[in-house]
Amino acid sequence: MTSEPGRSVADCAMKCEPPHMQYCSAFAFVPESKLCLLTEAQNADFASVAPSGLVYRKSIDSDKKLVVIDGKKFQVIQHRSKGELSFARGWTQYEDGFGDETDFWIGLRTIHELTGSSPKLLRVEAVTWSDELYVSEYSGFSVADASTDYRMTYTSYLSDSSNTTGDSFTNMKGMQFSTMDRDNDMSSSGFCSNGRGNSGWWFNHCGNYNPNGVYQNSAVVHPSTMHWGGTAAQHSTALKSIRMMIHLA
Ligand SMILES: [Ca+2]
Repeated sequence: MTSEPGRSVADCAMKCEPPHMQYCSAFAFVPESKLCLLTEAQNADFASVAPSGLVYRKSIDSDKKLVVIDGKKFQVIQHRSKGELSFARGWTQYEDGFGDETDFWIGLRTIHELTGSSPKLLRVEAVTWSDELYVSEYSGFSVADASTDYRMTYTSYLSDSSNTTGDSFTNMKGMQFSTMDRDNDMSSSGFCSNGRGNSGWWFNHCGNYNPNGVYQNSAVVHPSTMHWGGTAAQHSTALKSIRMMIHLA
């Protein structure tokens, strides 16, 4: 295990990646001492060295869609970390899923299978271009089946385990999914997907959340960008990376 100075969880996460560290499999950020602890060991125990550390373990399966955070296993359902993969896709692709092993949308059908009959905790991690990590957690996240156009709901925003400001995700509660070729949003005169980079999302009218928007290489402010409400003063500020995941009970 190695340790080095670090500013934040996001900072440590970047140190736990090539080329900085080739085979990093887990890390902990220790807030009091501003340290990143990094290890190649798959099942490293940080308890003795970082009892208060926030521990992250990297993917535990080959396609990088399962991760363990603070001992909880999560299924990643969406991830954006680089700009090459376009998320401007039609209904069928949002239903089926698309992408590669790092950047992907797992698909509405799979999200429904995971959450339709047993609502789960949704965790969203957004990293800004200032390398700040914002976490939003929601209990009771559930996506209904195709006959409802994958209507989404959840129970509540968990402020104790979140650090986004001014959460307004409630705006999306009860919405059907919309894509560039299927308008289910609440704007009678407009079409949210078209104004938001042709992304797919549970748009209302239209709302401050567009994680499937256009990937930019800096903190551009525009409704079309990949953004998440409560991570910046101007809500449509482009993020550096984002991932959405579901806690597997
Ligand atoms: Ca509309």
